[in-house]
Amino acid sequence: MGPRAFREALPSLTTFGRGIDLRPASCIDLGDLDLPSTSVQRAHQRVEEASREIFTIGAFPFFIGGDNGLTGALIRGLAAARPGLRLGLCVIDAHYDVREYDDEESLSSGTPYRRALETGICQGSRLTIVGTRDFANSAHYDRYVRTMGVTTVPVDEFDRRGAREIAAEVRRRLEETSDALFLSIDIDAVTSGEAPGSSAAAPGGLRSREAIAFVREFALSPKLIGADLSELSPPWDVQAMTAKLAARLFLEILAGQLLRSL
Ligand SMILES: [Mn+2]
Repeated sequence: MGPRAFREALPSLTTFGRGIDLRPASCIDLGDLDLPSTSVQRAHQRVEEASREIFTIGAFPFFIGGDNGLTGALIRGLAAARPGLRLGLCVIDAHYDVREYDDEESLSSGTPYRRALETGICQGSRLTIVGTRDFANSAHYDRYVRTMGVTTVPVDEFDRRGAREIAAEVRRRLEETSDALFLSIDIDAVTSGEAPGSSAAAPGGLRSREAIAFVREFALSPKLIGADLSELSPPWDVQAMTAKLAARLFLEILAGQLLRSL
């Protein structure tokens, strides 16, 4: 339902913004993946294969979910398409998503970065999680991300500094140590009042304007090669506001791609 709501929200936005016309952007909707509902492992494999194909032909993908666990499959596909790539990962999420898991069938929205760190697809020093919240993560997993050298930017950092300044710093640091960057947005990082349409919506998160400004700045990176947005859950949404925010964040990434090539 997430991808459908995203597509339906797109026409509510125009192609013009801040002196940029998005119309020259070449963009193709590849449709939905037909995922088996009975096997997490096979669903992840299907997503991984699709991701590998897209990164192999050198296209810039924007994936829409769905379960944040699929982000793990997306970056595995990326790693398979680009062996030896030093991948920098910028994650916007209220949660660390580094839970332990038993096997391929128990991968969930809480595990994608655990898996990425354990398999070496991404090193902790090249993973930054932005918008994390107090009382939304456990001490156990907080110790884990610190041990792995992951950088976290708690949501209250946005009270002290502007979103663009924070994004520029995260971007600079990841660009210095990475060959390529991937931006992963879990929409639950945005506060529930402005993004109720996610399974883990809660107050005290990023404002939508902060998320937009952050993505606007980060998407200017010449090293950015793809992005995804997950946890969009239309049954929880109100007046499609979360789907519209997802559409807006997509346009910001598209704009960043166009602006950097000017
Ligand atoms: Mn998440």
